[in-house]
Amino acid sequence: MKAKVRRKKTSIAQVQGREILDSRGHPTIRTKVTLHGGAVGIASVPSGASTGTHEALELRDGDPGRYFGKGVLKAVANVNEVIAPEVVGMDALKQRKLDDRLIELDGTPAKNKLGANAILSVSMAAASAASAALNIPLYDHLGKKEALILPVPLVNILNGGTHADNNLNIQEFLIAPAGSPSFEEAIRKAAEVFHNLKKLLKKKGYSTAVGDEGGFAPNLRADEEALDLIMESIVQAGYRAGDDIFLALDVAASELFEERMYVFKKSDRSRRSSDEMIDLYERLVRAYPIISIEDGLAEDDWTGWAALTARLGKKIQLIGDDIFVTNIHRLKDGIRKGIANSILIKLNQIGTLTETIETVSCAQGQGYSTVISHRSGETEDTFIADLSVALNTGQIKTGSVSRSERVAKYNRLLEIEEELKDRGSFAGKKVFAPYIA
Ligand code: 2PG
Ligand code: MG
Repeated sequence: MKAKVRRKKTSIAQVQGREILDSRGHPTIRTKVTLHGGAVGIASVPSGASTGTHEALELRDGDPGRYFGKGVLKAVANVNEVIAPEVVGMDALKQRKLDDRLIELDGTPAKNKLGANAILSVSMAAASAASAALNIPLYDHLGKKEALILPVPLVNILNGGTHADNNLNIQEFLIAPAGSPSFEEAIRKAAEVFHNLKKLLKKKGYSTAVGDEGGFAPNLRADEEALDLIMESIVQAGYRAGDDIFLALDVAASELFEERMYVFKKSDRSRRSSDEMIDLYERLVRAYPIISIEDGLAEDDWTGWAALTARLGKKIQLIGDDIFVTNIHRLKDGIRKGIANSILIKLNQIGTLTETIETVSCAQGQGYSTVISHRSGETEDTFIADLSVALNTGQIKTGSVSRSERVAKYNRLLEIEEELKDRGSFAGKKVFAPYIA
């Protein structure tokens, strides 16, 4: 008699990766995980432009005959031929075990062998499949029923840096509508400011075309003019800057760093030392209701970062993106050295869901705020919306209120807010409490 193999409904039956396009028209990977019980999870991996050097590896083919070398067929083959046979039969409910297996299969610290894009697509798709099998929303599955907080959106309404073909050196000018009773109201305020900004730009004869993250991307007289225009748009929309809506920046300063100086290469090529950059931020924080600055200094400028934190770390949120790259070891090092007070969280910087969650927990345990983030090259995948609620991070950064790959995440959060009803609450100004008088 043939031995009967008992398969759990939640064990993985099939893993199938494929090449798709991201929002910039570059290839990326999408993976479908099917469980024995029939549940399906699909996940797509995003891709950065201002990537940190310490991020896990994004495996690309390097074949100049396809997509200028950016194809991901090797990563897809790694999913279909290397990972799939190893994880079929594993329980999708046991995320940590699955992720450990993926990490082990690769065997390198930066996931150089299989590619973090290949690995992450399986890690995320398995989580989605598990939630489908349990017939519960992804946020509940990831948050183990403790998912309660709708995040404050950091909405990037003016794009510069490597995300736009204009003369702005600062990569992102964001608004944080924290002074709102709900996520729904917060996103409405953001959209109204966005449309007022459009009107204002038009009136001034500036371009209203958008950049990679859906914010406007005009050529302006200087980076500071962007802040003035945003302030005016907030007033025009009928809101109070510094109360209803706060300002935030992602300078992405690693992109400006050349021979130990910060070069404003998209405008006048003026050069600043770390200290002069900090002087500039102090001035800006005095002049505008800026509550948060991300990557004010470069990924390896640890001395500069320590000085920046010493000078501004009590006044505003200082988010480390390129310096921490969602890596728990780099974060712990930063905490020891008194660097930053907040961390940007991007799944594909580290490559598995479990490692991402561990980094968030570590930051939360140390009093660092956490901001779940998209990448500048995105897809319609809304996983990060659920993740932000699941981990109660209180903040999410997922672009402007235009371009569907950005708006998809906000729309998902609207849906989640409705589902959570009285169980959930909007993070609101509490997330900035340490910095509000
Ligand atoms: C950032 C991100 C997302 P990229 O620097 O925070 O906004 O950009 O994905 O290009 O690294
Ligand atoms: Mg950044």
